[in-house]
Amino acid sequence: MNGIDEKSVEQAFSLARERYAEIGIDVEEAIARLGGLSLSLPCWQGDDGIGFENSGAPRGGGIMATGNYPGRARNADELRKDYETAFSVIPGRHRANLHSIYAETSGKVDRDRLEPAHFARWMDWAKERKIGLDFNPTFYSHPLATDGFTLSHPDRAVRGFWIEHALRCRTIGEAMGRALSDVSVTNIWIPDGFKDSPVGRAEFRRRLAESLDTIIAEKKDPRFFRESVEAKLFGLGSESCVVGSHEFYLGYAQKNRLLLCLDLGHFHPTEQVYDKISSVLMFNEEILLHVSRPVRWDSDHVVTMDGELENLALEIVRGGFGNRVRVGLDYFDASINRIAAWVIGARNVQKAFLRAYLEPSAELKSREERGDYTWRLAWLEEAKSLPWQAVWDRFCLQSGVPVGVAWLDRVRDYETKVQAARVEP
Ligand code: RNT
Ligand code: ZN
Repeated sequence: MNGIDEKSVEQAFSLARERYAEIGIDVEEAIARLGGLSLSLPCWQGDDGIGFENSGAPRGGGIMATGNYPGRARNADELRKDYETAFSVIPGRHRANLHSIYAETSGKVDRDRLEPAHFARWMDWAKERKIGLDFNPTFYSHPLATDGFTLSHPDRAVRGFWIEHALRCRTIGEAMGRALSDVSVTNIWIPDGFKDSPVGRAEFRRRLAESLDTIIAEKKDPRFFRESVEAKLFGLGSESCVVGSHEFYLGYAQKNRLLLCLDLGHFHPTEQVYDKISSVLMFNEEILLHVSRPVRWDSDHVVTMDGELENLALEIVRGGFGNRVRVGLDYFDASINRIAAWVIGARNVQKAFLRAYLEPSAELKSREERGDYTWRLAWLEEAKSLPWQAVWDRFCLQSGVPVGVAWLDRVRDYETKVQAARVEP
């Protein structure tokens, strides 16, 4: 399985290069573009979304990892080591997406008291390893979120607590960007919603808008900081109405020039997120993607090479939207090795983008403009079986990461030596 030697990778690559050159595609250019694609990997995949608060508060927010594969990271050092193992087999330079509950505090520090210093070790680590950081306030798994409402809560004091939390998280997000001389995105997702049909949707939405207005009032340095808002269709316990719906945040993000976060699991099952990109980008400057895989519902399965992923990458590349779409992954699967889950999802997203970079899009568009849909369909189908995989292997080789599924050996080795020794506290 792992006998892929350098010579055969080069041979296959050179044949692929010729094949693509025949249709006017420069494989080296595609590789260079792929090298510049930076993915934000969710820290919550590494520990089942638990975090390090140890507060004993019930888990909540309607999101939960399922499975009991041994070896989840129990503290920040373990999580960082796990990340390093994942990054060592994913070609390119990527990012870690942190939630506020992954702060390192000595003793209890509640969420309305968090400061950049509580993420100093994360920042030092990221700087040393040239990893980008993104950030998220955490509006769930907390005593003040047990009734399912935060920023839209009827009680002013509860809202005030969550507003303060969000304000502090913006400061932390900006500090991360500054520390790394990079733009860090802070994403707001709240669970607020109703199990059964409410009569006061408008009141809750008005309060959410008011809270957000207070949160975003202070301008942050755009060289280091952007913020996004993430809608949801429904969740466990919020089946009938989600306060922060798609329409709510689409409008809010446009009005306030924030990024809109589109999570692939947060729409009707027959809705296709890729189709939204060119519409949203007509009026929003940037999008944050949460690439996930909903199976029947927002189940947050590991991202596979399915049609939605393929179309998502194609849509971004065809539209020339690469520099206006930030790509984050969002899933948490505890039924397989958690590091492998990161790697499989990330490498799949990269493969989908590579295939998109290798598409003869210009010619396809020009034929389409002329109404030659026959040529379009013939070539769209042909492109699927062009030798993109030889280009992918070469990208892995030149990036110094294992070619093919040989990466799993490294993860298995780490699992045996490190993860297997972890027992739940
Ligand atoms: C939940 C949202 C949100 C979370 C993370 C943990 O439905 O998708 O993005 O998954 O913030
Ligand atoms: Zn999400």
